[in-house]
Amino acid sequence: MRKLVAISILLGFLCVGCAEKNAPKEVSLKLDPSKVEWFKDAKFGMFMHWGLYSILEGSYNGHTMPDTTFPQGNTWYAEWIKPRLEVPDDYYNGLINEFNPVRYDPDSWVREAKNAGMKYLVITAKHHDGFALWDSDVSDFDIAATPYKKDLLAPLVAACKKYGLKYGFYYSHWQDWEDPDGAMPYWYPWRPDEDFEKYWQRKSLPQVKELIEKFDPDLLWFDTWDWENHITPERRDELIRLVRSLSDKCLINGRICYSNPGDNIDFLEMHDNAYPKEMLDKPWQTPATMQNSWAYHGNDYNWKPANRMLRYLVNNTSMGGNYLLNVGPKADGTLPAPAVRRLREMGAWLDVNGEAVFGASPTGYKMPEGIYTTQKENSDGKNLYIFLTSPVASVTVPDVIAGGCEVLETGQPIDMSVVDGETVITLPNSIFKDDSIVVLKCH
Ligand code: JFZ
Repeated sequence: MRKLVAISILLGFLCVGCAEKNAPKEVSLKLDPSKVEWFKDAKFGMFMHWGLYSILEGSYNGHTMPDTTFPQGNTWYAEWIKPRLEVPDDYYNGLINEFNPVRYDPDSWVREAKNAGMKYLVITAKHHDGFALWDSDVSDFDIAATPYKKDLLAPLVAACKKYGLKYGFYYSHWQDWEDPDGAMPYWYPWRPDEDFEKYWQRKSLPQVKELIEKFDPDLLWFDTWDWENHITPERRDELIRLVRSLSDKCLINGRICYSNPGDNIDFLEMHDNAYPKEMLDKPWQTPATMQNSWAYHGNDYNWKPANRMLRYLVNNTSMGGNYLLNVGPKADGTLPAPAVRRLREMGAWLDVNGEAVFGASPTGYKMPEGIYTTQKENSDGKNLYIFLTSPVASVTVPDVIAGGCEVLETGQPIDMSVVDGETVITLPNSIFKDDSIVVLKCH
């Protein structure tokens, strides 16, 4: 006891000025805009949906998603299997005893992302089912309770750091189907707001705090939709304030409150697979699927070709937005072969054409359908890049191109002439050899 008193006195002594330091600081809801620059330059990121649902691969008890024999079964999204195919709570939550990703190799995941040209990675730390991929102090519905036991996020974060990728976490801050007070799908009976407040204070905010303190993410990906009511502007700001008070770099996406994101989020999040045709007044990104489903779905054969996905990437780049392309790992930790082939094909195209994408900005030129432009200042001066997604005989740029144009990949010179302040570029059909996008570099 005497020792304790002595220690307290000593601590009190050492702590002159502590009171001041510990006093709640006024936290600005706005992040320093310079912290968003990396995101604007990055253009291309990897999204990953991985969790207990990955075990089921979109099917349960002889039914495969989408399955309209269930009232709400009309979706491919395999991470939604529990409510959509009415998997009983006990069965679904019991998957925790089966989740054992013994082939998980985060280094190989991040290498695939890096080789694809991706600059950041966002994984579902917790999706709507409530299951945490890390060893959470807040909830026992987490990886520590599986046969695998080991935290999945720390080694992934380490791999991202090793390969120079930024990283972030999807966190389902309102839907939580395991927690008795979490929000449920919209067709379930509405839970009273006091109950949701319990979930909010007991699990949602503390887990966000935990994620930041344990892993120091570069961004947090929150998720709400148009008709969402739980995330009031007050709760939205409470969450933003929490993130800002713990991190001076962590970006926050607009889906923290989709219908009313306010002025303090760092970038807008489009609807799933939605590609705007105009510029927006904030940085933005499109979350996109490779299959129809986000989580790996073993019977979803709707894999998009790499060339189509590159067109989405180029569309977004030319409008100042990013492309967050999803891969759904299998429950054992491996990546599906069709996903890997597509990542490598996109990476091969970006290896020779990435100069026109990464760090580039929109030009503001109005171009015909299927033709996109970006601009960038390089060591070789200011360049204009023109993406041709299908064969055309000529392109008119509403500006004077003083130097010349060439095909970026091969260096083949391309004819052009300046007439009345416009530049007309004449394209030989022979440059369109397959359906890959041809990029011109003009200066
Ligand atoms: C949400 C999640 O529900 C989904 O599982 C996935 O994680 C995706 C990235 O985000 O998806 C949405 C998005 C929009 C609507 C519904 C679910 N919507 O428009 O109703």
